[in-house]
Amino acid sequence: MNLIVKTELLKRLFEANGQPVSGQEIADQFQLSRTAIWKYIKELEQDGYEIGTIRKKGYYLIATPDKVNAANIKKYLKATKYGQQIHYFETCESTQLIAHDEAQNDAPDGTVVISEEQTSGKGRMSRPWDSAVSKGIWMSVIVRPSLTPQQAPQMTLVAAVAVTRAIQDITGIHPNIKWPNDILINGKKVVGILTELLADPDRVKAIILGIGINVNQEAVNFPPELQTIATSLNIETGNQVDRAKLMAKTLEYLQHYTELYEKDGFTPIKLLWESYSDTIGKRVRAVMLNETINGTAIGITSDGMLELKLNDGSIRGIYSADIEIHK
Ligand code: BT5
Repeated sequence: MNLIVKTELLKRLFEANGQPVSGQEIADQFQLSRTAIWKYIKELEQDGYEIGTIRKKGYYLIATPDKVNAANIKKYLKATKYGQQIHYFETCESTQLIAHDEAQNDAPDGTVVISEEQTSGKGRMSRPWDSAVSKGIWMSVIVRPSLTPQQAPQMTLVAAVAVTRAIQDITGIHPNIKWPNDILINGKKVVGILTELLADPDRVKAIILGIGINVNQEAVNFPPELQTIATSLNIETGNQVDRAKLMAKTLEYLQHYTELYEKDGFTPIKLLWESYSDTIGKRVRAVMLNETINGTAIGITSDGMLELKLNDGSIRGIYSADIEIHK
């Protein structure tokens, strides 16, 4: 099957907005028979598109499958660079693994790897990330910003601001960011971000931003151990959310804020991040690999460290930790 014909057919069906599209015209354009076009329509139906026929007028689109494939995302995509290349999978172990290979193979800035399901989705320090089939956005974005390796960890905060804004635009909900990589609604985790780096000593070759967004799960879709700590946009709004639309918006903001960071430095990102943060001003416990400290979170530094004021009045900056916020 010729992918160009299939994509063109789908594009026309989308653009016609439910009105019929002439099979004959497309047949003429690609010098194919009408039977050949009919076979493409059957294939689209197998992919989950619902398509109707009106005699002598053509085909019209009734419903699109709830899939985060390239065709569905491109319907909404306004970003000019991010999401231009989309590698879509029905299932995979982890989009991070595929994105690493793609990044090594010179995938361009903004390339996206997205899967309906991950069988070994991962968080930081190889913790598991629960990735239920077609319920969330499980994606890795390969970005190649002009940053030094020291500036790379801040991309986690850039991504957190981008995802938070996208959720806010699409659902009207105001999520909070918990340093460094969690997005919470009503104290429960709705998004996790994993930032991995491909770098030479002095140059970032690529940053692989792994973004997991819980979108349409119901409580029962989470394993028991997550039911009290995780939530989804569906649980919080009572509505199903269009994953393709949210993903397109996320990519738009991700490109926007990455460019802002490259151009104007970390200050504007830091201000936005602090406005969404639920960590600043709170008493927190920071659990690190070798020690645990308690203190009050007073801000983030210009390079993305969280600053804690300890009980003895001293200030400690931390790069990486799990944070527990005292109520
Ligand atoms: C994270 O790690 O939060 C980063 C998660 C990144 C996932 C994306 S999905 C696309 C890409 N491909 C991948 O394989 N990964 C990335 P961390 O801060 O270490 O949090 C992990 C912890 O969150 C787990 O130990 C659980 O307690 C909890 N958790 C697991 N799955 C969850 C889910 N779906 N929703 C909320 N919390 C979850």
